Amino acid sequence: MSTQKVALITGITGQDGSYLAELLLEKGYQVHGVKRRASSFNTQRIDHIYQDQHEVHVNFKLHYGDLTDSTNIIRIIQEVQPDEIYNLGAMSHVKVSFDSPEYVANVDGIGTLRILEAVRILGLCEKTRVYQASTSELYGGMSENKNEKGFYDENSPFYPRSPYGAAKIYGFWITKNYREAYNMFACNGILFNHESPRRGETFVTRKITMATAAIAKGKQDCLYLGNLNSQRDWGHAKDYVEAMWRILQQDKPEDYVIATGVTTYIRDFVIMAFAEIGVTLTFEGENESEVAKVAACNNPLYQLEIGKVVVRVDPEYYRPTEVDLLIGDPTKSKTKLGWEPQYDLAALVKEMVASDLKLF
Ligand code: NDP
Ligand code: GDR
Repeated sequence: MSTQKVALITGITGQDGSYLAELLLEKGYQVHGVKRRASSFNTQRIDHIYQDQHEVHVNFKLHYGDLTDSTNIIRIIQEVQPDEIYNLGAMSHVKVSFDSPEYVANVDGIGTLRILEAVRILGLCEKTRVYQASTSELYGGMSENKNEKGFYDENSPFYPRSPYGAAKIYGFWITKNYREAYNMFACNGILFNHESPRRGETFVTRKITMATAAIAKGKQDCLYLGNLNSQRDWGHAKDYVEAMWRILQQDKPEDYVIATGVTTYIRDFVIMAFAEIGVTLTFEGENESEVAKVAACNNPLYQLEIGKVVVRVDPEYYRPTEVDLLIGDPTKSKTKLGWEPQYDLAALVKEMVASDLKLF
């Protein structure tokens, strides 16, 4: 009998799915992924690991599917008989969730139930371990809910502030419930924001690094952003998928916070990104009238005029309810999982800007 472990990843075409697939292939897993049918290609992040299905030993296989369709979730899990399922599939954009609240509830909330219920119906509770992609959005940034050290940890109360957060809280609790009710090895990773050169282009970090590169190369004039006053605990997606894997290798199923423990204003991320191209910015004005101007440009490659406005605030990007501040306490994951992030924010920003400069 083969001892090769088999993993199934939903959301394999996304940022985390692609890094996790690479990690599991390196570890010798057979990796199966669920991808949605789209009218245009959506596999750019995983094309480099695709294997010709006619080869003898194929360790990477994609299945068409959707988290809104129980029949296909059951069929794929039955066919794959996975040792581990990583449920990363989601409509993951917080602002967009206000526009599609019912859809996000179906995919991010009930989609999680569909996975767990499929495992139960198929009699795989003892064999299959399930990782659920929970999120720091569950905390909602309520300052009174931080621990005595000023962080959110595994015991901090939840208060979601978006349809996305509300859907994910169902995913969190149903995962915990299936663990307790059916003795399943089902765990939540409560991950704080994590980014990379593969981050979706409408999330704030990637939007900033892409615009920085485009402005440097004269392809864009100005970057429009929403709330510059929120703060996020940003890590690198590569480090965070390592934590997901570690969570499923423990003796006991538990929930873990994965974070760096450092928080940064959106405005400061902008400053760091422009510093990578040798540009110093000054911010002026308040709220909707706030702008960032070029104060100095030390890179002869990019001739940006001093005083030029390169960032403006557009209230269109504000959210009906905002999560003002997130900062996570990674003590449990460091102690129990032995997890230690390899990247700090400066290294992350450097990598993202360098990658986006190559794009233009
Ligand atoms: P992405 O948005 O990059 O990827 C989401 C993935 O889910 C894509 O593969 C997408 O497919 C897929 N998907 C969307 N809708 C469906 C559906 N109806 N059925 C099946 N698959 C679907 O997200 P990330 O990689 O950044 O995040 C991975 C997970 O972790 C998500 O669940 C997210 O909510 C959660 N999370 C992310 C954090 C972060 O900072 N990145 C922090 C905490 C939690 P397609 O490519 O076709 O759109
Ligand atoms: P977030 O990430 O909502 O934290 O969710 P995002 O990068 O979208 O926003 C972070 C903060 O930046 C502010 N912001 C803007 N955001 C976007 N997208 N675009 C803008 O122009 C802009 N200007 C300012 C936002 O208001 C917010 O405060 C991410 C997702 O990956 C979720 O799936 C995940 O669960 C959480 O992180 C943890």
